[in-house]
Amino acid sequence: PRCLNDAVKPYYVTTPIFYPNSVPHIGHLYTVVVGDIFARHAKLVNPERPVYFVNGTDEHGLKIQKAAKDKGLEPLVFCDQLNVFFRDLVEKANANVTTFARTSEAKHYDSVQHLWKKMEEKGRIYKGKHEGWYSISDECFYTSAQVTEVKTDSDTIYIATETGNRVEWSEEENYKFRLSAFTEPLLAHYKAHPDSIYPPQHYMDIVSTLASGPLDDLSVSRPKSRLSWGIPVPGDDDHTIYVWIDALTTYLSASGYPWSTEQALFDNGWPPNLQVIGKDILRFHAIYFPAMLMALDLPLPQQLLSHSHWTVNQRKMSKSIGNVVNPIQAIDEFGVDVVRYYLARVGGRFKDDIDWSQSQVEKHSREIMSTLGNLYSRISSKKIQDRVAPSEVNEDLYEKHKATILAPLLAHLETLKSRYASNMEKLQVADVLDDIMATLQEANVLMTQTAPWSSSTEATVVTSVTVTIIESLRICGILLQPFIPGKAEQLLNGLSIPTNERSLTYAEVGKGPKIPTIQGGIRLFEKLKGSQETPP
Ligand code: ME8
Repeated sequence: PRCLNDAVKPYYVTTPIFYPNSVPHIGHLYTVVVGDIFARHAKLVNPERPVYFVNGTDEHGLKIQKAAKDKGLEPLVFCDQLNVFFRDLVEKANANVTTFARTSEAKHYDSVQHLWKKMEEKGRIYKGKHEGWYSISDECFYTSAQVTEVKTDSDTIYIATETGNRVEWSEEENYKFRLSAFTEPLLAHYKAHPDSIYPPQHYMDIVSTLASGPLDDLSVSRPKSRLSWGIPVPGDDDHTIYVWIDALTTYLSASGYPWSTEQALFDNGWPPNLQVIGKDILRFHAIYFPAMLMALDLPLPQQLLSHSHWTVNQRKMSKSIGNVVNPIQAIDEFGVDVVRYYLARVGGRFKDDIDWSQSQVEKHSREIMSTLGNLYSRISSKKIQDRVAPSEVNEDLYEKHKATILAPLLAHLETLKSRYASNMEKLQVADVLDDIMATLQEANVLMTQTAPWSSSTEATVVTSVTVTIIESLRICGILLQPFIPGKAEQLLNGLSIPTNERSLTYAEVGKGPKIPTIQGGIRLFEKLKGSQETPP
């Protein structure tokens, strides 16, 4: 059997599990697409390596309990209804999710109770009085310092300063988790792993939080009289486990926790290689979850990618505010790959919030059409293909062309794979796409400069140019698979690339067919309604 120290363990990537309190929006699609890019990238690097990609719905807690009540439904019935929209999103996004987890599942219930009992056995949980401001919308407590008083005409209300959501005062007997004990171990962990949170700003925020003194212990249960929709505390039915403890445990339960052996832990891919989250839930993933794992002596996730938010008129797109863009509508209008491309190219820097704009999607749609779609249709046109005689490549002349007309394109192409690999390693998704697009643009320039369709272009030049452009399409097609899987497949099929020659290994000049064949008449992108097609 494989042991923990040798072979590469399965690749495990997670996204948050979403609250099904309303239908999904672009922000959810974005997170799923980012997760899928890395899941597909892992397969591209090593097609033999198992890849686990977990997504799902976070169904317990006050927020859902309240949303269901408002609709006059039982919470589970309510979740069953909304759940469908999240599953549908994953499917429409063409995301290779391997487990769609629901916290209302029996398997998850057992995992959470097991985890609780283990923490209790290890003396990490105690009963105590808790007072603080609770936000149902954020599902967490705030201290008085984190709350702002707001006077309205008729009333005085309190809101969480960070999120602007309503809070209410509560004093209760709760179970508490000794989070304070993990302040130092967490700090030491982060100091030893500077790449464990990306982008670096978020890493620094977490380190400075930890360095500023011991964390408060965390309230991890609510009285059942307040919260009935959740998993009961083992041995104490009067208390319900706090929804975030429940939700975070999904990453474990979806990976088979509790494992019977160390080998089973490894085979299931634990720990996650990458956890994709929005910056709104950084603290839960960078502090609470690793502390829980430390309390259980389990290995910690390797990397957190904490991305920025999509906004509408500079306000965070949010189910609670209702200022949302419907992702299904966007997919139906532009096609899934164009939307994926836009989200990754514009959202692939992860640092700054981005305002969703229809005209920007259109602009990017035109960009990929004119750069990739047009290149394909031009090079596969009958006019050019009739003039190409790849079997008659004149080696001497080809060498000469490589050093002259082909040189700028080859310069991009020869190092593209290594730049791709290093940018992906650094989670620099936008840079990967910039680079691939720049290469394809260079190929378009070569095409325009040498005009291989024209009878005045020398036949040997036509052949050299065509062979090199097809090579560019092949390599870019391989590298685009994680981003636009549908179009990349269509492209590679059009180039007759065997399916077992589409991994990263083949993304190198000369690793393709000696004599390329390209099918004509393939239209990679439908033109947008009302837009002009760029003439060949
Ligand atoms: O927080 N821009 O669920 P949630 C970008 N159930 N991403 C966004 C976004 C936006 N405007 N809005 C939401 C929860 N997201 C918990 C998570 S995990 C154990 C439990 C994405 O439905 C982003 O990934 O509020 C964010 O972190 C997540 O959806 C929050 O989804």
